[in-house]
Amino acid sequence: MDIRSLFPILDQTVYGKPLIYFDNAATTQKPQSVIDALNSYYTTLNSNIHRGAHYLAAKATDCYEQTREAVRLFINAKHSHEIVFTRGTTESINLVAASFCQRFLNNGDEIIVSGMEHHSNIVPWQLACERLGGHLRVIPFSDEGILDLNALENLINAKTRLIAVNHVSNTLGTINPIAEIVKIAHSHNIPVLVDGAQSISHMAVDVQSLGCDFYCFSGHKMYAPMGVGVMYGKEELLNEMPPYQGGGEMIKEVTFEKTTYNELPFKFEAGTPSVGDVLGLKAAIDFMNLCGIDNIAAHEKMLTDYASQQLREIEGIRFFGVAPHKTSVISFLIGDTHPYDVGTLLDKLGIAVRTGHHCTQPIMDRYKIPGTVRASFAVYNTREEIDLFIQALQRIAPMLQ
Ligand code: C6P
Repeated sequence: MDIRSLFPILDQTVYGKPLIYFDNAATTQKPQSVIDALNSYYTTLNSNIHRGAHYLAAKATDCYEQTREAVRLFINAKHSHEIVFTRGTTESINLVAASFCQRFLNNGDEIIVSGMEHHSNIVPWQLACERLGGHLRVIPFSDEGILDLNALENLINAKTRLIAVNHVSNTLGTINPIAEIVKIAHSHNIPVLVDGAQSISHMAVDVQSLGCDFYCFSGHKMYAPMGVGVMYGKEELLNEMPPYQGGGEMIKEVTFEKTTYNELPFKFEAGTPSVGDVLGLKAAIDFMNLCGIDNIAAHEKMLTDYASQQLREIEGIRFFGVAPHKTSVISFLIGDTHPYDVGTLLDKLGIAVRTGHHCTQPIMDRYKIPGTVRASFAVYNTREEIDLFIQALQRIAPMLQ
């Protein structure tokens, strides 16, 4: 299968050069089938769901609920009502931080996060702690980018209410040992939230075998449209948690005296959702299933190993994140050059990378650097693109040192 040809956006030139898109950790491009699903929704199906008695509303509702089931299968959740649609990882984590903490966090209690979290898995917990009188504790990591699980054991105490960690770091690429973290946490009866933004398109995710209590991810990082994401949560916990937002769909009965809430998952889906984007997510899951997640992972590993080996030849290269278990994210600096300068010159050669702190300022503080250049690969990238990237860096490096 010629996967690349399924992505129309890749077939273009920028500044007269063929586009090389290595910013996949920020967002992936969309295959034609996903674009077609959106188009088809708005040309044949658009209507509000779960409330209309007419043909279009019933059909759109069916498709929406079929996507929920497709997500359930994709991450092997036990029940489809454990799948809540959100706008993305950020909203999913905010939902849990607001609702879980409202129910379970008391004055003086603690939430543990890791030192390699995206701001989306730090700030929502800080907001909840500020509101309810809690404190944030932080798991440190080594120079290679590996979490210190002994330190985690020492951080846990009677006041710990939840542990929130990413499955994969968007800056370091480290794959964190979630099953092990869950085992430690559960031995103290502490639930675990996993930020899956950077894992969901790179490896098979089985929430039951990981054992985690919450798993959050964004559609747009897995070939789906922007504007849709998922919050998976275990039924028992979701049932105990209060609604996150109030509005239509999340209620059973409303009176001015008292409102009762809908059952899962609708209790957490207030208002009209982004139905077209949800249907696009179904097309993206179909695309990933067609490729096969193991084939995707093997292709990306080949690209990452190849690029790392070539990059080592560049004088002054410094890598950030060299854990043995990594996804297809490579963060680096060339000597003391500013990442932004490298990124700008690469851009002029048609190569899109991300530069800066990648919404992980604590990681930059840890290494005492202003930011990194980050190349991140997806299923449609090729070795030929990596060759051009290396040639470009070889031209750029002497200009900047
Ligand atoms: N990281 C990156 O370039 P949203 O924006 O809600 O889809 O995802 C937020 C998010 C949460 N956790 C992790 C680990 C992430 O990587 C991201 C998004 C992008 O690295 C944009 S900053």
